[in-house]
Amino acid sequence: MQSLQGKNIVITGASGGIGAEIAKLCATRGANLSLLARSVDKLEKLKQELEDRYSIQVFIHKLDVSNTDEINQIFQLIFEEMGTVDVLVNNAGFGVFREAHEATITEVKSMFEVNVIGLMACTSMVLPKMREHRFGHIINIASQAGKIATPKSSVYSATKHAVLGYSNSLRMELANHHVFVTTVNPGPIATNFFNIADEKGTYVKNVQKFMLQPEFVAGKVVDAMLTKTREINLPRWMSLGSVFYTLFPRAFERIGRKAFNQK
Ligand code: NJP
Repeated sequence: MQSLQGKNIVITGASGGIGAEIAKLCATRGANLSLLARSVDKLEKLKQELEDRYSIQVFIHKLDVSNTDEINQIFQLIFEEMGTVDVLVNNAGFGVFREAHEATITEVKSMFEVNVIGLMACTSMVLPKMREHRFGHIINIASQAGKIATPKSSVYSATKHAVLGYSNSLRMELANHHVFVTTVNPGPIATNFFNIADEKGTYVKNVQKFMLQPEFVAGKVVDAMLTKTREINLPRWMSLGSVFYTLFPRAFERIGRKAFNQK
């Protein structure tokens, strides 16, 4: 594993959840950070906390990743501040659990703009320099929902399937440029994600017993930084399920019907 000491790491969606936990762990390893999100107050608090405890530089920027013009401007500033970006963590994202016929087009567009287009736009900002320097790592937070689509997550699953497809191609394109691409596919994590995704709290109640902790997921992500890790799948038993699904989709959908209806 390469040391993160003095490396420049950009994290989208860093104002809470796993993004903030990733930021904290990167700080313990001496990395400089550029933290992006819409909630500047939360970013300011985190910056203060990290700069008080560690000898690192922390930059923060208000960024809505659904606004591609804003992405362009903010990444120009990031390059002025940091010079290079060694690791980009595309973490900003959200989901809304509804059946397909209930999802509004505004919701569908918004999920794709944040989870997919925003992620691609941020990636395209760092690609030219990473390719030129033959160094860098792009980490895309996808989901187990990008491997197994379940009822009430048609749109969210579609966005995460898109992230996996994009990342798999990108990894091959960058293989000869010494730039790594890792996808992270967690199951449910105890974060604010469910305040929007699961308004009624049904899913949270049903999956409580195997919810992952954000610190644990963040630890796996940070351990994989600047390594050739292809995918991080958590928890492990869920990723075995996706292998089985790929091999026997019809049987899996039949046998798993009850287990998939947790939302
Ligand atoms: O959720 P949460 P997580 N522009 O809600 C930011 C995936 N995932 O940490 O802008 C910019 O605590 C938001 O910041 P703010 C999930 O799909 C989760 O769990 O200030 N930023 C906040 O910092 C997502 O990709 C679970 O509101 C925007 C952050 O995103 C990633 O994990 C399971 C934004 C969200 O923090 C992090 O989610 C799974 C925008 N337009 C995958 N919209 C899970 N929790 O169960 C949101 O498989 N953000």
